Amino acid sequence: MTTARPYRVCLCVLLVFSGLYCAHAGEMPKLLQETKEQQDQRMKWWREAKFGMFIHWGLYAVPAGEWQGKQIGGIGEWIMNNAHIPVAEYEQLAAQFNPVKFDARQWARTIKDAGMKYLVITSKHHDGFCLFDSKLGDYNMVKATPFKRDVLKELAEACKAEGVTLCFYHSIMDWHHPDAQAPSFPDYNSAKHNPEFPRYVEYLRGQLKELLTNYGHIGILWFDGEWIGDWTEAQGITLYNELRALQPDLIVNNRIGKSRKGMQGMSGEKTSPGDYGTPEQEIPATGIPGADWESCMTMNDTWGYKKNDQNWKSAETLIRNLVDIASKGGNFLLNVGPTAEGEMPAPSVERLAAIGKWIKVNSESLYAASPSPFAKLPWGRCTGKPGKLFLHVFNWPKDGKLDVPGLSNKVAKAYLLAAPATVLSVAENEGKKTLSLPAEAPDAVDSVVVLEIEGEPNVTVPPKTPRKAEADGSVKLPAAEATLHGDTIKYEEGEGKDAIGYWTDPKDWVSWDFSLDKPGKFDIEITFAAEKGSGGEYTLTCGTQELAGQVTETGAWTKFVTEKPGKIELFAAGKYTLTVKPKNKKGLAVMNLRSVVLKPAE
Ligand code: FHN
Repeated sequence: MTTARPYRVCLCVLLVFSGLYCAHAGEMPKLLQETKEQQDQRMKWWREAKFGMFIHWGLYAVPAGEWQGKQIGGIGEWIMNNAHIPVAEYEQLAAQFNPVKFDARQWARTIKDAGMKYLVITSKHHDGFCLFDSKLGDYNMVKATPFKRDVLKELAEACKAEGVTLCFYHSIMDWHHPDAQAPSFPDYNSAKHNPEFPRYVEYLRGQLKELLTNYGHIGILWFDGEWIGDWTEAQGITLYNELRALQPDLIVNNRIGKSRKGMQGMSGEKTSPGDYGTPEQEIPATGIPGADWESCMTMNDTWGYKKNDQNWKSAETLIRNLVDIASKGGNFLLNVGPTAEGEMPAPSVERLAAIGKWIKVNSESLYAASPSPFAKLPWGRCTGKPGKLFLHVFNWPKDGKLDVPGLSNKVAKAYLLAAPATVLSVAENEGKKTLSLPAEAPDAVDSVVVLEIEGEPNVTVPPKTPRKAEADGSVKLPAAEATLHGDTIKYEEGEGKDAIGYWTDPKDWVSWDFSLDKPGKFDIEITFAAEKGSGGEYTLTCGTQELAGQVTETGAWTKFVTEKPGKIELFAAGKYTLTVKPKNKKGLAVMNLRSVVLKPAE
């Protein structure tokens, strides 16, 4: 099926109106501005929603990660690029795409029952195939497949009926369109420029206009693939302004522009297009203070369906990620990759049901909740509402005593959110509140304790008491007590981690403060894990001492080994700071660091 002709015929009409994209080449157009009140009003539903579903669905679900009998590496929706499939060959998948089990109302109900308030679905991913009935070409669900139905139209009706806000993911990068990246074959993701790109932009604008005109109220346009060489910040600004004119309340993510820095502060002039930041497959260690942001993540390792990807995150991890993100002021966009038959994979549905069950009991601590006033809580997280703090206890204390450090507000009442009649006693001592908890945690994953307080939360960060040496003279420095320096590393506690992970940036580093009551020589023992192909060199410093170390792969991020990079001598009693700084990184990340121990040398 060659589809170039329909693109061109329609585009001649569009070109007449396309001056604004070409007339002022080189000038930066003026970005639409709004008052803080207008922005707050427009973002309100989204900020309160906290949790949405991402759906990556398209022709890539047909091969499902396999091509010509071979497993293709990488994320499923990239198979056209990763398997170097020519356009004419990939197009033939459309004739096989017949999702007879697709049931929009069932999807919308699953989304709602999971506690998700919005759905972002791929109207078009990088492969250029459209899930909707576009008049600008026939490479879509209605004209090119035996299914012949506009699934976005059906989802628009179903989402409206279930009270789920419908949103679209739309890729700027397009591997099928002759005026975009198709000619770059076999590397569709190359930085090559297409001289006809301005004509593709008109096609892009036209389809976005269809999406914002024919499917009712749309909550978000979620752009992606903006990194291509032909797309510019100026085009992003122009498009942002145009889309907001079409639906003034529309929210647009930061990937419409080039800098992905569109995590605008809550006030002040916007400089780049986009209303919120989009960290992907990670939770920023301290959130993104002063900005709206949303972490998007997969449930396994792929966005588009791959039949052999069974590496599913547990419901515990997903619930704790949701709470961690909310406690840092962000939204969680959790992905489902439906099959070519139109079904959500059973492992996804099971996890969504578990998340929904937790939210059903604890929704007051999630929706419209504000971020934590605490820097870090060793046992869990915190969210808040006026007059209330919600303590999310992941690790239920065995002795029944829960310390809340640094909170100076008076606690009028404390109780379990799951059982409000269970009132808890609160003792004050040494600048912290200690709650007495029942022996059994109401929820093994996250039990919420409510503190009713007077006034705004007033938390003083207690000075870090440096670690002291153990009775045997050793000094144990655990990941949970490290000071993290950098934007990406973070302490991960679930799934057997208990380590500092996401060490994808070798400029990030960690430190511990500790005190010695006598000098001495110490063997250093460092415990880390690194998946195949990852690792790097690091420098460990303490006092005047410096050691060089090497992280060799251990085979998995949770397969920890302890190595001894050498000895150090600390010549006096007193306070010390030990640092671990990478010199370089191999592969995905430097390491997952569990601990450093100073063992008195024999
Ligand atoms: O290349 C895409 C990828 O396929 C997927 O859509 C993710 C989801 O955010 N975004 C891009 C990678 O950053």
